[in-house]
Amino acid sequence: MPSARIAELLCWVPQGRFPEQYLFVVHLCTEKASLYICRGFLQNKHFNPAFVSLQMMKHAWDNYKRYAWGLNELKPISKQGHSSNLFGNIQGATIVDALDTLYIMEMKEEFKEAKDWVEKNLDFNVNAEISVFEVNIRFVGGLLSAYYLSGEEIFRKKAVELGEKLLPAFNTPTGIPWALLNIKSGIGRNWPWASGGSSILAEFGTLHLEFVHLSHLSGNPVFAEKVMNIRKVLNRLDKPEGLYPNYLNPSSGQWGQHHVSIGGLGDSFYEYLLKAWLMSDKTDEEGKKMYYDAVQAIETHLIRKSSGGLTYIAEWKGGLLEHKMGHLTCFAGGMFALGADGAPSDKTGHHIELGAEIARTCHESYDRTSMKLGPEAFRFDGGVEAIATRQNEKYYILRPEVIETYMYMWRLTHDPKYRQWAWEAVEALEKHCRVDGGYSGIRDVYNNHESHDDVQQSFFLSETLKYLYLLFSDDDILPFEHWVFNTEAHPLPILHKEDGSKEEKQN
Ligand code: DMJ
Repeated sequence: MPSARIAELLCWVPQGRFPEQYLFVVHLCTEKASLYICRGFLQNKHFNPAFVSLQMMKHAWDNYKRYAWGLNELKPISKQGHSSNLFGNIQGATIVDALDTLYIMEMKEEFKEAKDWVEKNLDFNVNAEISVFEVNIRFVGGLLSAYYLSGEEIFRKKAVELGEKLLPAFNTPTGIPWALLNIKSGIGRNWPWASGGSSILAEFGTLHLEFVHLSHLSGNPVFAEKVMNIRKVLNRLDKPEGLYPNYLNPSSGQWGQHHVSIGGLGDSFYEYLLKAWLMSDKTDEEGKKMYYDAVQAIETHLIRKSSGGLTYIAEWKGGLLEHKMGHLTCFAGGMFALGADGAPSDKTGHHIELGAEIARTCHESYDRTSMKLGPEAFRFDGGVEAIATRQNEKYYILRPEVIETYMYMWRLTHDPKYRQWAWEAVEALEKHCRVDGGYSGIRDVYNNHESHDDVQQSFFLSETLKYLYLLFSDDDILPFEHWVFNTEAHPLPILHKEDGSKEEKQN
């Protein structure tokens, strides 16, 4: 175990060699003539990186409050609100997305003002066409976590109320929900750009955790029934090479284009199969089987190694590989490692190793830019490795996936390099994304000068900063034995066998 070796080495470094307030944190040791030669870094014992992420949260929150309070997101350069059509005219995305981060970081006053706002202003009786997926992961997920952490009834009530508003999305011939829904009229449709009017795998496949909890908390089985039916439809279909295409037509129940991705359009579907099994206290055998079968097909058909030795996950288009990996795909390192424990016994170490290799590749995608922040997508073709080659793939919008994978890898291996890599990201965020009015995305991470996109995404507060805080804190904050994180990093408790509601047990 690397942690045991490090503990030994820390004692072994002679006291007094460094000024007393410093600790030598070992990064890598090699054995030579029965001596360990170690590389590492000096860290001030009193310096607490978790506190730094808390200060970052404070800067992001205070500025949102100052310039965009009650609106969805903040424009940190123009210092005003930003609205995204993903939420229609539902308001307050940043507040709801940030609730649990404020709670976990013990920012009590801020949590209270957020709760008051939810009580008085969060209104779902609006004429709004919303993205079912985005509203589910950010609003339903955020409210559920806030409820489970604080026990405040208002969050449970609002989560169930919103869940009910989303139910008409499932009124399709197959029960595969629409991507977009008008929550007043109950009329749904799909994105006009999606192959042949299809619904999107990562969207309809990322409702499971929240909907199971909605049934648990409301006593109404309908939510769980809706998501179990999605499984049924998927299990009836033939899968090309065992892979799940990104597009599924909700009327015919047939696949659209045979495009497969573990990044955008596919990503969190796989994540939710694994987490559904974990959240069920490992009783959801169907979710488990679907996950490990899918990973097997992904390994065979999508995972490749570059000539420089970097493992990456390509995209699959009707049997042809596009050697491109998205920033979004980088979450998969954490997913593989989290799933290692349940993998067939001869595969446990392999899944952890796969997680570590994806983490390394994604770290390289950061390290090979001028700003040390990763691009939206990077390629392994035309003589490049882990580098964006197209101008429209060079942006960074404060996404969490790489830091998310570092967090899982740290918790599961305690290899200090993950904390070191995360710290590099903190330094880059502070240098390039922090502005007077909050944090902004960057248009080109290969440029030496920042061109800011002027958006502070709500997921920066719910995910990026929360994962940093957890990574630099002790493992007993939200331990994995009791919590799973939804895809927006909202923690949901594992439903232990003894506390399942009657309805769920019947299901
Ligand atoms: C988040 O909203 C979620 O993590 C989602 O699953 C995909 N991407 C964004 C952040 O990048």
